[in-house]
Order: sequence, then C-alpha cells, then structure tokens
Amino acid sequence: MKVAVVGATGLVGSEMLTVLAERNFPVTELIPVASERSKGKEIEFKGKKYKVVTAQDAIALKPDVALFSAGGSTSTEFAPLFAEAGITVIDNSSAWRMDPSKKLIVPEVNGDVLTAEDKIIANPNCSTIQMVVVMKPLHEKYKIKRVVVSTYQSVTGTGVAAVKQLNDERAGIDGEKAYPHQIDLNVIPQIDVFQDNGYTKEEMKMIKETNKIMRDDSIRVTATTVRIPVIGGHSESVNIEFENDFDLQEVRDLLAAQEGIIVVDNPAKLEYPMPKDAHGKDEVFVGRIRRDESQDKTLNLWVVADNLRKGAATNAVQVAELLHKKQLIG
Ligand code: 2RA
Repeated sequence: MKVAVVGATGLVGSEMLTVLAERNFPVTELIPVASERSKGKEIEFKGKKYKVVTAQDAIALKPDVALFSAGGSTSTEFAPLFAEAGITVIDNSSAWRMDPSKKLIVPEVNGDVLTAEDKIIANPNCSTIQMVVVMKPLHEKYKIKRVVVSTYQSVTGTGVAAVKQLNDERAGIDGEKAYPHQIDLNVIPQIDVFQDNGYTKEEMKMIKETNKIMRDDSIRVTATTVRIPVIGGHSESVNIEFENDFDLQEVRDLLAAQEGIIVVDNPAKLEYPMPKDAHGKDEVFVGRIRRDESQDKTLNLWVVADNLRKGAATNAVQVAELLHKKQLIG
C-alpha cells in the first residue's frame, strides 16, 4: 500500500513512521511529506531512503492513505484535496474533529462506525484518547453519568520547541520560549488558549470529543488540563460517577480484559502507572483504582499513556489498520 505521512519531519509524524514500521503495516511505498523547505530531504524507512515531497506532489503520487500530522491549517487546506483525489486521510490535527460530517475515531471505542464514504477521518486529541479507551468498557457495564478529569500533560504534546525549553532551563540556558512561563520545576494550568467560559481549548476538546466518540451526549464531563515538566506521556486523574454501582475487583478484571489496556495497580508494592514506564508503548496504563468514598457509585482512576503513541501516531495507524481490515483502503 502507498502510504503518505504528511508532517513526516515533526514529532508525531516521525513517530507515525516508527509505528508503521513496528506494526509492520503493509507499506509498499512511503511518501514522506513536509513543507517546501524540507523538500528533497531524505527519510529512512525500513532500510530504504525516501525523498520528502510537498503535499501537492504527494497528491499526484496517489497514495492509498495519508496520515496527517502537520497542523490545522495544512489539514484544512490539503485534506479535502487528498480526499477529492480518492485518497483516505487520517488527520491528527483538530481541524475536522468536531465537524459533524467527519468521524472522530478511537478504533477500540467506535471503530465500528467507519465506512467507505469516510475519506477524511479525525484522530482525537491525545488526552481524550487515553481517557475514552478506559471509559468504554466501564460505560458499557455501569453507564457513566459524569467524569471529572485533571490532566498532567507532557511537554511533548506541545512539540519540539517545548522539549527544548525544558532542556534549556535544566541546563541553565535562556533559550526560545514555547510557554509563557518557566516549565522546569513548575506546572502550568493552561494548555492552548482560554475560551470565554474560562476553560482552555484543550479542556473543551476533552469535553466535546468525549461525547462525540462515546456517542452519548448524556455523559457530563469537566476537565482541568495542566502542563508538567515530563517527557514520557500524559497522566490523568479520572473520577467517574456511574448510574449503577460496581464491584471493584470486577472493574479491575473488566479493564484488564480490554485490549490496549494494562492494569498496573499494586500499591503494596508501590506499583502504579508512570510516564517513564508508558514512554514508547502503545497501551493505556490504569492504576490507583479505588472507590470515591465521598460519593456513591463513583470511582477514582489514574490513567497514563504515551501521548505521541496511543495519543497520536499509534491511534492513527490503528485506524489505518482497521480500514485495511475492512478493505476500505489498499
Ligand atoms: C497537548 N493535547 O498536549 C495537546 C496537543 N497535542 O499539547
């Protein structure tokens, strides 16, 4: 299958290449796409070198599928052009996520809705993906009423410049700033811009995307998203109120049985999910599973995942794998 990766030189784009190779996706020809200034650069993929082309060039090469992680403006401009040329787009930007005509997919949660008509498919926000993977089996069993989530998000969610700011600050270098404040030895309770309602865009993404992916607007969600000086992945404290009561061991068993979830929950041995252990992995890690003793039918969880992998690249590749399995591409 001819596969284009649009934004191939970025953090997520290069992770997409890694995941495509690791999961042995049936790539017969890779088309790495980046901006004009990267045109002609060589990218190695599975031992072969490929030259970077522009998005316009890539359309002419007619890939079967194009994985986009090149920002909202590039997706807005080029995803429709790729789709018109018959190329299926899986887009990691926020450009199409809340478009009612576009599907927002986490394969293990709502992959069943994909059809041949879907030519632009949106990959959800990283902090949303890891949460809905955990919500799905619990919602089916106990019916979720409300979710309160606080996130602790890696600087890799912002990109290369943010990782550099963190490393510079650690080295005592006064370099370029990706954040309005120091990030090392600090936390910043702001991810993306503030909205009129006092929430940030990241918080509103978690709220709105969750209802769309879960196909249930009755689930009430509130979020506080925070940036922390960590590299390996996003962590989330998730409090879930259910319609029906639950048995704690049954919750553990339910989560452990879910493909893509690993339960790490042994406080007696100080075992719980941490970003350093999730880094480079594709699973969602869940621990600190316990009742909220302040309210009936309510559960506390700690959820960790590598935001560049399951939170972005791996989820996008898993969507492509599902399309391939359904014979909708390739
Ligand atoms: C972040 N979820 O962590 C956002 C976008 N990747 O910055």
